Amino acid sequence: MKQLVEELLKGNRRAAARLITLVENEDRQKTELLQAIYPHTGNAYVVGITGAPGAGKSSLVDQLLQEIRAEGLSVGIIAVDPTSPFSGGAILGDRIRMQDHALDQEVFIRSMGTRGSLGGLSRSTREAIQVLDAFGKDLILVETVGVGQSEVDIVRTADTTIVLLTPASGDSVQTLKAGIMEIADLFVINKADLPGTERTVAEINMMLDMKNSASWRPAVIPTVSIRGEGIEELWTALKEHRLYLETSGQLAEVRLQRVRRELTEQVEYLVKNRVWAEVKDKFVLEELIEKIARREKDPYSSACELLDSINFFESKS
Ligand SMILES: Nc1nc2c(ncn2[C@@H]2O[C@H](COP(=O)(O)OP(=O)(O)OP(=O)(O)O)[C@@H](O)[C@H]2O)c(=O)[nH]1
Ligand SMILES: [Mg+2]
Repeated sequence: MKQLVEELLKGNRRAAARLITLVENEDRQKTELLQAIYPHTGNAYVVGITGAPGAGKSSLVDQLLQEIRAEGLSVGIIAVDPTSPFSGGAILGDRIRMQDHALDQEVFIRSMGTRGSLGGLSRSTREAIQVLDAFGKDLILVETVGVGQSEVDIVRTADTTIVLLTPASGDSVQTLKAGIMEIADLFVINKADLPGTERTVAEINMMLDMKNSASWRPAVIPTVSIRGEGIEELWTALKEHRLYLETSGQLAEVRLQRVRRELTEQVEYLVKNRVWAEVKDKFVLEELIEKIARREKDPYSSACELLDSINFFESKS
């Protein structure tokens, strides 16, 4: 196990892939692994890209890779699809041409689906990011299919979040979930070769006008990712946002919040696991549930009784 982490730090790709699989599968040694990795993290810059299925996220990432590699930065790519059961080495979907980069040693690509993500997809994504961070990747791109709350959770791990829309979904701006609008640092209108692009750009700008004037106003960038148009502009905007976060002190602030959340989550995770493991041993849960359903007991005192049964409150007195 220690050897695996050492291999990772040395830049062994297979070690990276294996470690991600281990954390995904909630391996028993997972916590130990993440502990060993943690001191080597904190150097990567994380960019989240979210958008509807088929909006062109992978095509965009593929194009962006060329800009990033041209500057000599190493890249980790995690493609997260909450609708797919598949995880593993290959990128999700076959449409993607990222395979061109597969031989590039400085590019590491990994897809994640729901199977194997026993601890929850956003949690495994966060942990995979840590692995790639320790692996030494300068930049980590997380591509998420925007289908629900999960992508909001996933992109909360990103330093910069790109929300990708297409003009084709003419009503997309109205139907966008509030949460998604809030997390966007940059908007990309991909498939700008299709009609309706100008209207979509205008609608988003109008929406941004109405929003309270935050100190960062997201740029709205039309792209045609299959032809590489607008990619340079996007890469410039990304770097601007990063610079903004760094110089305003917000990056440090946001990362502190993230650590706060992670610590809280980890405590809750441990408590929950421990409590349920013990309660299940000592209590006939189903019987209790039926009693509550028959109104012979109530859920409030029953919860306390459950915790009492494992002496949960004892340390307090
Ligand atoms: N016309 C046009 N088609 C595009 C553009 N970008 C991507 N596409 C096409 O849109 C389809 C989906 O592209 P992907 O890059 O796989 O989209 P995605 O968002 O990664 O898709 P999922 O990962 O399945 O959600 C492909 O057929 C692309 O060729 C574009 O700028 N213009
Ligand atoms: Mg994709």
